[in-house]
Parts: sequence; C-alpha cells; structure tokens
Amino acid sequence: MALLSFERKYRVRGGTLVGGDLFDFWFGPFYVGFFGVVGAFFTVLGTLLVIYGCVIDPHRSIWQFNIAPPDLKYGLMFAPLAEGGLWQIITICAVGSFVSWALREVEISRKLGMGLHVPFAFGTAIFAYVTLVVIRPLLLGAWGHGFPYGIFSHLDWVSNVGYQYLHFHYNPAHMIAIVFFFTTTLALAMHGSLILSVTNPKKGEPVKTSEHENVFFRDFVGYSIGAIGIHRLGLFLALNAGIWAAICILVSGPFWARSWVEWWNWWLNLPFWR
Ligand code: UQ1
Repeated sequence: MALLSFERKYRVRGGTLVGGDLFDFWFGPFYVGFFGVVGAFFTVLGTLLVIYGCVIDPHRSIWQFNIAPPDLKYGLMFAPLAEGGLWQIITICAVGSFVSWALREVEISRKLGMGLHVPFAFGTAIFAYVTLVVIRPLLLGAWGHGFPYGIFSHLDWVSNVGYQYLHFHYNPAHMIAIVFFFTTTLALAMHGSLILSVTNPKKGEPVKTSEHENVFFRDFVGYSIGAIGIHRLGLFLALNAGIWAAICILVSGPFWARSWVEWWNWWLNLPFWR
C-alpha cells in the first residue's frame, strides 16, 4: 500500500498509552499499537466463536441461529460452554475488541495532537452495549438478562423485554432517546444536503462558500448555527441518543420493575387535581 504524501508527515512516534515504542508501528495504512494487537486478538477470537456458535446451532439458517446467554439459574457465575458459556466468552471478546478500538483511537488522536472527541463519541456506543450485556445483568443479578446474539433472537428479546414493561414507548428515557435519534438524522440530513448543495452549483458556476450556507438558513428559518456549530450540535445529538438509549434500558428492571404506563401515575397523583 503506497503512502499518501501527507501521511509520512503525520506518522509520528509517541502518544502511546501502553507499550511505549514496542507496538508503535504501522501495518500498511493502519496504525497498530498495543491496542491494535489486543483488539485484533479479541476480534478474531470473538468472530471465530460466533462462527462456531452458528455451526453447532441446529437451525442451519443465518436468520435463525442463536447464541443465548446462560439460564437465570447460573446467576453471575460462569456457565458451561454449551449453556451460555459461549455467549459469556463472546461478550468478553466483544467488550475487549470495542474498548481496544476506542483506545487505539485515543493513541492516534494523541499522536496527531487532536482532541479526544472521536473516541469519546465511540465510547457512548460502547456504553450502550455494555449497559445491555454487563451493567444491567450485574444489577439484576444474572448474565441471563443480557440479550442473545442472533438476528431474529435479539429482535425477539427486544420485543419480549418491551412487553415485560407493558408498553416500552411510555418509558420517558426511551422517549428522549428516540427524539435524539430522529433529531440526529434530521441534523445530518440538513448538514449533508447543505454541503452537497453548495459544492454542486449550476454548470459553469463557482463552488459556493460558507457565506451561502449561512444565508440559506437565515433566509429559511431566521437562524444559522454556523460551520462549527452544526458539528457541535451533531455530536451533542448523537451522544445523547446513545446515552439516553443506555439509560432507558438501565432503569428498566433495576430502578422500575412495573409497567411504564403506570409510571406516569405521578402526573395523575399531583396534588392540584385532588
Ligand atoms: C447551519 O446553520 C450551518 O451553518 C452554516 C451549517 O453548516 C454548514 C449546517 O450544516 C446546517 C444544517 C445549518 C442549519 C442548522 C440549524 C440548527 C438552523
């Protein structure tokens, strides 16, 4: 793989968190580092175990295979391989892989003297996953509360856990998460379309600049958030989508074990209408 001209300038030594100079090298275009090695290990092992789980599954269908967590009776213990132990090892590999990927982002950011916004953003996605398969099961006292690894099976899990709280859409944190997910797509659609529109003028006309971007939105809605502002807003919206998604499932069970419809009784019970 050929080195792009500017890459040589930015292939600087240092910035590593672990291992000093030992793993401070590139493999083709990819920075490796300690977390590249550890991450590759967990990714390969985890992927092979998922493939193994599919092969031993009787369903023989990519849609129907299922790698389930242990039965609730195993609590927070290690379970036999064929009874959820596979799920437990795969979960360890997944968390090891995701966290290594984030820390490799940290090392690259440090090398380049950048902020840590990218690993921080990825961290919220990891937080949402870890909430589902580690934090919530820990709080509920059994790994069996994690979600199963399989296409249909994880969908069934989401549906079943939703109905366990009668109507999950009444979960206020779930409502907030959805609003952030939708607003994130709105913001990215507005931003992506705006940038493409200014960079694709009529034939023969020069590419437009930020002046046009600002004027479009001032004409349209009386306000322009600005070139950096839209990226701050986008990051804020996306981080909140992941954070509230994690919160909405974290509170379901450990902090509220009844119907989410019933939760709203606090409103009916306000003293004003008594
Ligand atoms: C915006 O105001 C802006 O600044 C010029 C952008 O940057 C290029 C944008 O991408 C968008 C979408 C907007 C409009 C956003 C709001 C919140 C009015």
